[in-house]
Amino acid sequence: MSKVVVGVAQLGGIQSTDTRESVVARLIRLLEIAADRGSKLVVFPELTLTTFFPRYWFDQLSTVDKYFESEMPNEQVQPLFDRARELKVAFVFGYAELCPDGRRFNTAMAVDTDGSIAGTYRKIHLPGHSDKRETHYQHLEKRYFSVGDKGFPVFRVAGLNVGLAICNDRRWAETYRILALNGADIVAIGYNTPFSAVPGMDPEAHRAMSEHVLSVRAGAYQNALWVLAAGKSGVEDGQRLIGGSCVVAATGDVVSRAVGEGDEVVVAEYDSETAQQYRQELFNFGKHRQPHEYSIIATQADRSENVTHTNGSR
Ligand code: CDT
Repeated sequence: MSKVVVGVAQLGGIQSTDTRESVVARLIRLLEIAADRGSKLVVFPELTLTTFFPRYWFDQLSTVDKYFESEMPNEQVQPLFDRARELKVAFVFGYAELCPDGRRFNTAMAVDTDGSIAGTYRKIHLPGHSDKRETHYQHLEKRYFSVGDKGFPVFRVAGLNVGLAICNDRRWAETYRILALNGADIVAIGYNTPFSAVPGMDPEAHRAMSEHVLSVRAGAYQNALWVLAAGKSGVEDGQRLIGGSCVVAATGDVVSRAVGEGDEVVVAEYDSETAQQYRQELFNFGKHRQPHEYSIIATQADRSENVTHTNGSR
């Protein structure tokens, strides 16, 4: 049995004019609040260090390099690593990663309580588009990032099995199931979700929040694991992002949730027993899963004409 206090650190908007140093100072403050409340693990949002730059079109790809980190920890981020090590708090945070070979990824890193890097995840479900749209805010992740190449990894930090996912990944059932099969007890997710998220869709205002909460609750429940979801929120460069950063138990219940749209820490006591009943009975994967019937999931991306009609034709 393990009981550990865990936290999510929601960030109010980060403006294009904000420096890395000023953002890192905010992160350290949130880390200290979480540590003060007993947290051993803190999750920060996707692209924690900068504004969500994929909302902008840049003609030259090299222009976006200023939003990317070519090493980690670098000089600006080192104070966060140092403070976390002093406080003995593990953390997960997102950043734009520029590799020596020029590839760019939307990345999350897990850092253990001693300041050592446990590993990274590179976002697999990249939403949005790669072409230029005539709208003020766009969603150009497919232009600025490559699809992640590290699978869905689970790292041991703060004595916990923590799987990593990033933003849009939380809407896909495959993410949680693979992380669960990889041994995750907790899934750490950072996100940046605008109220009007999908170009071409104009949902009612409440839907972005409702879909976010639905996704993390369903992922937690159906896989008997906890979800720590940390978002950026409030107005960022004029675009409003949803908050709703939360801790979700393996029952699918939201046990703790941010109430505001600014910098805010939410903590809860993770209890491994919450998952045990589900893992022994209803969601006992070993007893009940039938992987031989699931091959289509790994071999087919889209809907196809697989419906068998009553006359036997397809
Ligand atoms: N950052 C990110 O993945 N955001 C998406 C919304 C945009 S969809 C074009 C999300 O799933 O929240």
